Amino acid sequence: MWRPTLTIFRKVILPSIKENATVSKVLYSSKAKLPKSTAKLTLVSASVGILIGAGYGGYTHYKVNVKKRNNAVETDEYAFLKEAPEYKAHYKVINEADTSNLHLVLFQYRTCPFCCKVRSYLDAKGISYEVVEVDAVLRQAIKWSGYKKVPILLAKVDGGYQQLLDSTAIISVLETYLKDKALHLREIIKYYPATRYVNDSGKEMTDITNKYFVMQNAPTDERRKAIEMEEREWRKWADNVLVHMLSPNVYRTTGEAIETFKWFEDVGGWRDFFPGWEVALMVYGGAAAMWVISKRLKKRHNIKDDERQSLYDAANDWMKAVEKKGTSFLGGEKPNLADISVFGILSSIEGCRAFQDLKNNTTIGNWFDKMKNHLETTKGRVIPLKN
Ligand SMILES: N[C@@H](CCC(=O)N[C@@H](CS)C(=O)NCC(=O)O)C(=O)O
Repeated sequence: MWRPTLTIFRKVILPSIKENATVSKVLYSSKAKLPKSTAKLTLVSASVGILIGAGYGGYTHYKVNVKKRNNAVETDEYAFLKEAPEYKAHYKVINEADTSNLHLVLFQYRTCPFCCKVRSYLDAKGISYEVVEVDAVLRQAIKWSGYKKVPILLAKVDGGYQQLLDSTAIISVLETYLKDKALHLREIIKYYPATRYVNDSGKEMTDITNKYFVMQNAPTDERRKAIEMEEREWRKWADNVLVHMLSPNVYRTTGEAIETFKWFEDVGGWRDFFPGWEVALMVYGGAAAMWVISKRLKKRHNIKDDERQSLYDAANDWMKAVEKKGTSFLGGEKPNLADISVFGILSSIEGCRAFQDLKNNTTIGNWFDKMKNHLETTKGRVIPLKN
């Protein structure tokens, strides 16, 4: 396993974190901690953009290019915009029963596992949001941001628009907010400072401190703490184990890689949004690039020669934990954040042959279908928008 020793070359503990000492409202989490120097390999793997990035400009997209933007008045990671950037939403999800008071725009790649994770969360919580499909080649739709990855969630707040990033951090920030809506998102993000560091390969990376922790207003009892810890551990597992299984499986052969990209094209509605040449480049360039890259990722993440077996093993580990509960979900009769994360990540390969094989060879399909049915009951209406 690739285990870099990190040089934390710049800790962007936001200026605001200093204020935390004096923040009058103390938030609790079972064990909020400062960032462990865990290098996260950019998940080249499941990213459409990355593949294109590889075809286009080598590995430049792997880097976290954090540049100053004129309208970013805070840190680049938590850019605060006085005015909304220009964007064209491709569809919106409207839930009349939404009481969150949130106004959100999700900038995404439709089949990016991290974006799927955020959508699953928003849908599970019945939140309304708009979606902007980012083109993986030019990434015009996120040019306004200094952060070069998706998902980016833009939240309308008092006096402007707050950028939120990193799927796991986005979920924890929103979950903290939903627990106490008196808190402002701008206040909550102070508990999730961004840290930049250079990994062993010399790449500049960004991570968000405390991203697996949901803050709350009161200390919790031991039983609750144990439940929260379990939820956190499985969320970490989803990010650090499960997600690495995807690329070696869905790009296993050149044929499967093309099939996968054709599904991305279909489900992402690429033909409706992007010019034909870009779609062709995304499909064939992407498939070729990812087939090559997936072999490297397979080695890096110690995936078995038979990559399907590694995927099945992961699914079996998860199902063992769920089945031990004796309930529909790890979270009980309602999914918790771990259920939502695992579901979101797996839904990103739902149309792939690997997913069908996974369903045929493990019991995860039962849980997955229950999750899907559950989200149908909580999710708002999808309204396509004409551009
Ligand atoms: N840790 C981040 C990872 C986000 C990520 O790696 N996103 C990929 C898409 S799946 C990306 O945008 N890569 C850069 C690119 O496509 O240029 C998260 O959880 O949100």
